[in-house]
Amino acid sequence: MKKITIINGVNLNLLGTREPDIYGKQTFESYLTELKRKYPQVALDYFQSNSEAEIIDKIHEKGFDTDGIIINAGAYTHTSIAIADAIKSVSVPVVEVHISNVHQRETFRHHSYLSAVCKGVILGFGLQSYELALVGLLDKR
Ligand code: CA2
Repeated sequence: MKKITIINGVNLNLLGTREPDIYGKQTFESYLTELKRKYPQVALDYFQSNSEAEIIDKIHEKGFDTDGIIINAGAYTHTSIAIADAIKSVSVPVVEVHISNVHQRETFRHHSYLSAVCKGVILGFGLQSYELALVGLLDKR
């Protein structure tokens, strides 16, 4: 069975509770239940933290013996060289995702420290961005 870890970063615990026009109305837990039902062949592991250090520890923990990591680091995307270094240091493929199309938003969201060290980037498809990343990690073509 494939093992994929989803890591959500800072403030993403608020999904489904505020700013529904940008991030939608669904909680991540409810979306994850749907995703697990749709991909029963995948062991989907989920971790959310508002702490940069905990996110880095999770990347180290999962970055060598799983089949991939899907990460939405939230605003740390635009600030964290430390998370970028952690992604660079692990051996499994890492896909960066964003719910919103950050390029349609403030200019400070246009730069990501993570994109250059990730296998790919998916953004702007709402919560579906996570499923598209999952499909990308599972597809061997
Ligand atoms: O679009 C994305 O997925 C972001 O990673 C979300 C981050 C933002 O800083 C990035 O630029 C783009 C913000 C996550 C905060 O999520 C909230 C969800 C609901 C209510 C308030 C914040």
